[in-house]
Amino acid sequence: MARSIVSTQSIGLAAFSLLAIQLPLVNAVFLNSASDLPTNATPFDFIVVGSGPGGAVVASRLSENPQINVLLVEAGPSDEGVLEIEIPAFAATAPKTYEWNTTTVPVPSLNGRSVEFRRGHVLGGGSSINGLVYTRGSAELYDGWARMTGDNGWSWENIQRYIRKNEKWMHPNSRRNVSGEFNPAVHTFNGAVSASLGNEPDYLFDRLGLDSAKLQDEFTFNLDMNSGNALGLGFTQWTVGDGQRSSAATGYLNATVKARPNLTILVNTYVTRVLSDGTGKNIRKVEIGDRSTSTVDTVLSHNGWGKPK
Ligand SMILES: *[C@@H]1O[C@H](CO)[C@@H](O)[C@H](O)[C@H]1NC(C)=O
Ligand SMILES: *[C@@H]1O[C@H](CO)[C@@H](O)[C@H](O)[C@H]1NC(C)=O
Ligand SMILES: *[C@@H]1O[C@H](CO)[C@@H](O)[C@H](O)[C@H]1NC(C)=O
Ligand SMILES: CC(=O)N[C@H]1CO[C@H](CO)[C@@H](O)[C@@H]1O
Repeated sequence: MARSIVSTQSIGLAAFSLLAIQLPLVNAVFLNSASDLPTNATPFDFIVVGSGPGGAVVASRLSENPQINVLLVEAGPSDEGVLEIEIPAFAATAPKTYEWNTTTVPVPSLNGRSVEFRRGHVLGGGSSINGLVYTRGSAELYDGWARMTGDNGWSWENIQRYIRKNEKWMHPNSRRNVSGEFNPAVHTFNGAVSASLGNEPDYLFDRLGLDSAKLQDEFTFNLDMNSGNALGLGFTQWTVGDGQRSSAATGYLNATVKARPNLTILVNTYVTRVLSDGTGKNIRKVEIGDRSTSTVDTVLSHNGWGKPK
């Protein structure tokens, strides 16, 4: 949630080209390697670098317009058919292949240790490998961002329409009685990313926690941790629907979206550089290649393939 769409991993690059020759694109363009890119492809209107919660959403929303031709480039592989990604209980066992293997600098408050800093290297980015806890953040956090940026669009109140638009609240994939365990008034049921309470009903552990919540005032029972008030004891909500992980990839790059002829998804491909058009103002090309090669395989440009300026 915290990474904004202008982060380095998800820059939407405009490459406007009104004179583009419209060559037909094949249906459902999902490419596993940069070498599969057709050399005579239509120039792209937008190139989105990185397919995490920022890039996947931008590419998905832009390609809703059939007039806009979008390329989404992801360094890692596809998430599809990877059981450790799909099955929530397997989350901790996902192979490191799907991560960037980054660690932090030594952290003074951790006694100087450097710790793992997990980042997804797979379609869907971090949302394909994270621990699936559905946390919106607190109202205070968003209001803090609004104050810091001077942009009231970030306020808790104003961000609600996007939070709601994103969410598809579902009943757990079990007969758990969820009444009194979340607040339906703060959830919506038609968005892209599924969220639900866990399948397991009424753990003894939960009961003990909730009983202790009644005995003291500091951490009281919180009906819904995603209501803007994240303090207290309440039931964990998960980005899980129908027993499966719901991610930026499953939510925003589902089969229907992948079938759009004007969206090309290219995985296993590193963007090595973004290039200015020389004016210092516009970025209209990206270099792509294999991370293991220092030379550049291909140059993407609004002028077409293989025609670097
Ligand atoms: C991370 O390390 C694993 C092996 O531990 C490797 O297979 C994987 O390719 C690495 N990921 C990246 C992005 O380098
Ligand atoms: C579900 O739980 C609520 C609140 O605890 C209770 O009032 C209701 O009877 C339960 N429903 C069923 C079908 O058990
Ligand atoms: C896939 O996502 C699109 C766009 O968010 C949505 O309109 C469509 O209903 C989804 N399809 C399925 C099968 O969920
Ligand atoms: C620019 C481009 O390739 N647009 C295509 C997007 O997909 C629609 C069909 O959904 C095609 O008709 C467009 O040609």
